[in-house]
Amino acid sequence: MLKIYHVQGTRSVRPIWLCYELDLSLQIETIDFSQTYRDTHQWRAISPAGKVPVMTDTDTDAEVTLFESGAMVDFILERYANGRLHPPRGTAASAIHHQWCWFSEATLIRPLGLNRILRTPASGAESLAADGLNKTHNALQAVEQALQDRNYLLGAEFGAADIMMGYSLVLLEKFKLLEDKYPNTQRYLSRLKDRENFARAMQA
Ligand SMILES: N[C@@H](CCC(=O)N[C@@H](CS)C(=O)NCC(=O)O)C(=O)O
Repeated sequence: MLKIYHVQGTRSVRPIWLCYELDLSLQIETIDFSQTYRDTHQWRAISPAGKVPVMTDTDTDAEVTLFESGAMVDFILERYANGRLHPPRGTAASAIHHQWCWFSEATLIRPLGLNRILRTPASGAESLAADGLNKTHNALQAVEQALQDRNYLLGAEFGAADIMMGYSLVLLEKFKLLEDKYPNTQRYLSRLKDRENFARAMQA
């Protein structure tokens, strides 16, 4: 059974809309969007960066909790869509499908958050910087937590998710955001940097 922790009008619309299009049964739980609730241990236990949405699947052979809307869409498509609403994997059309999915979140709407902060009264560059820093540290806590019992994001084996994460961490390190904090993340980044192909890619 799919369950989506929802706040009206937020990114939880994505997985909910997809479930509706695929006619999947779904449980929706509306949560309190206040910062106070999102900072509770209870919420951080399922949403380590304190954000919305979260989706769980309690199906016994695919039990999973996800806290990134694009990953929810991917999972629902892979597991429940039977080829509907996305092109076959490995095709050029599939590559374009993935590109638009990533672009929608990572490139198109990310700057919107900054715009909203700039428009609120009594805000400016300082509050913008503080908010950005705060959100980055919240997200880094999610990475730190994920790495507490494993060498790589998915477990013992290195994979493509570590390549995506590795580059982001290199940038965060460059801006000195990992200093004296996040021991698991720092060890992980060293492990990634030890890979010959990381050095090759950075020098390419
Ligand atoms: N990339 C994440 C972004 C999640 C996100 O930023 N959600 C917003 C609601 S749409 C949120 O929780 N904002 C509160 C905050 O950032 O503190 C996703 O697509 O799930």
